[in-house]
Amino acid sequence: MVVLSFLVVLAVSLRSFSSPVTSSTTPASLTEPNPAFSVSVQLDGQTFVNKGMVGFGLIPANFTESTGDTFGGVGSAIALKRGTFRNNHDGTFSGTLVVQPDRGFNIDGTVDYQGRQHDVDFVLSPYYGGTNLSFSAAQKTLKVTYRRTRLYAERHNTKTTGLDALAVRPQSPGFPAIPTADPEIPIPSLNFNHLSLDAEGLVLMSDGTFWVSDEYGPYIYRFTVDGHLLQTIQPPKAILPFQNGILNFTASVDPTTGRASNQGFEGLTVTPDEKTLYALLQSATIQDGGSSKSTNRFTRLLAYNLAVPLTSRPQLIGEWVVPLPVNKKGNTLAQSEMHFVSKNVFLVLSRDGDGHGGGDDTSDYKQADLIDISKATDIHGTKFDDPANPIATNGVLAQGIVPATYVGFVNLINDTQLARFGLHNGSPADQTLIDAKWESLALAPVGDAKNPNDYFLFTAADNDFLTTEGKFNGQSFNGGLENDSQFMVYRVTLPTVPKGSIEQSIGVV
Ligand SMILES: *[C@@H]1O[C@H](CO)[C@@H](O)[C@H](O)[C@H]1NC(C)=O
Ligand SMILES: *[C@@H]1O[C@H](CO)[C@@H](O)[C@H](O)[C@H]1NC(C)=O
Ligand SMILES: *[C@@H]1O[C@H](CO)[C@@H](O)[C@H](O)[C@H]1NC(C)=O
Ligand SMILES: *[C@@H]1O[C@H](CO)[C@@H](O)[C@H](O)[C@H]1NC(C)=O
Ligand SMILES: CC(=O)N[C@H]1CO[C@H](CO)[C@@H](O)[C@@H]1O
Repeated sequence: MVVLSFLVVLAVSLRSFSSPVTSSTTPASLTEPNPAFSVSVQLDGQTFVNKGMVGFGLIPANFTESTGDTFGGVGSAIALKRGTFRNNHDGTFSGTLVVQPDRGFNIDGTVDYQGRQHDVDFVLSPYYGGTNLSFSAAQKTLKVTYRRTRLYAERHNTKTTGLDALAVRPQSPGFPAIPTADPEIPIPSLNFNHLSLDAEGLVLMSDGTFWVSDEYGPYIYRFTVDGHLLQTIQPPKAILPFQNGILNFTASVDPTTGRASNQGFEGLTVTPDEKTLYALLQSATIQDGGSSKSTNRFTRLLAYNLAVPLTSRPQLIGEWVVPLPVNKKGNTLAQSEMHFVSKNVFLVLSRDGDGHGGGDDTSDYKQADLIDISKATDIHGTKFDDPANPIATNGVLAQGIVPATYVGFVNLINDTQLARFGLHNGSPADQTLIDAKWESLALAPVGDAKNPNDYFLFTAADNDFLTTEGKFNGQSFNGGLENDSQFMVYRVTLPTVPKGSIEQSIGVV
């Protein structure tokens, strides 16, 4: 069951407005959240508060990055570049977001798009007012500026590709079987043995290396600071895609067991001490009901121990079942990202695919929700590692498995909040329509002594490279519409976060 308990918090600040030591010239109403916007939920006796939207920005759909390619959707993942987040103590905050697109413009089939990430500088001027801003004024609340691009490569400096993983590079000493593009795809090299990557999650480590989770494997790869493959994590057999017992990583057909096609590790996050890496599957595996939206809500969360030498493989140390929310029609709202909050507690972004660039203009659900695994059953190392033993046949959870607690939290399509930033949900499908595919989460401290557990929650959308003026590998393409890459920032209270842990995770002291 999805537990949704909303309660309006009427917490009125008790601070004195006549205090002679208050030197601020800005009206209090503009520097603090409006209590009327607060919506709170309970999780394990703790009150989490959504204080409303505070920032909006965009990168135009037709923007071209330094390689000459269309910038594209960045929302597949975002992360704060370590050490860049700053409170400017003038009401603004600045920093750099590392943003990661997925596999390029792929409406007419997959393309040879090299995996990459971009640095995007931002200046956040939180807007707390109740007046509806115009769409152009709203864009001043989060100014985003593209800086540079970092490309991904594997051994021998070979580029990764976005092409469908129709082939398998056999396992070799130190490497598992690798999803690769098919040699028969008509491109110059006949033996196109390039690693196929559909990047989704991104975790930046303090030593400069970074982890990327993908949809083909679904694998988790670690790259060096300059984008060279260092380590590969292959998931357990229950998640690997097998077609009648034969490993096949293609995204074009569903396997008979393992992750459904295009439903890989969308969620990736690490603990602030960098000892545990968590990966969350977008929706259920095929054997767990993954072949239909009406049965695929029981997905799996994995934990890996990273506290091992670089030469050995991170070990799977935990696995739990996460019950995704379900819409009115009984269809699963798959998740697109997760973020560590505190021990056993995570944010999970679940949503439909409607909105700008989506199937329908009206979205019913896009939320950054909360999960708690403290009471959930750890199934790793049990019979459920074998695809022959589903955790949820036809979507009915097996007896004896306690899933994670799932609580609705930040509604990203709240009409009141969208209107404050000149945005809307539902028709007309113009530039102010909220994007369909929000797929990323990042947290940064507000630094408010009165509200020490307040954080900015950043999210960005994947626009699927939808522009009428697209550029890729020196060629033009027309995606049929202009869908900007939108960014939003919310302010939230996360009471369980230990003091200094978010600061530690983004390298800010
Ligand atoms: C939308 O947000 C407002 C606060 O801005 C809140 O009062 C309202 O209940 C929210 N509506 C929904 C449907 O979440
Ligand atoms: C993008 O589109 C805008 C508005 O149509 C136009 O002014 C701008 O020149 C275009 N930019 C690029 C890089 O094509
Ligand atoms: C903001 O816009 C919404 C949606 O159009 C409208 O319902 C609301 O009354 C407006 N609020 C203000 C304060 O103008
Ligand atoms: C994987 O399946 C696809 C689609 O059925 C097929 O075209 C491809 O050849 C298969 N690859 C392997 C390695 O069996
Ligand atoms: C800015 C812009 O051109 N927006 C377009 C986005 O796509 C819709 C269709 O979904 C167009 O109607 C908008 O004009």
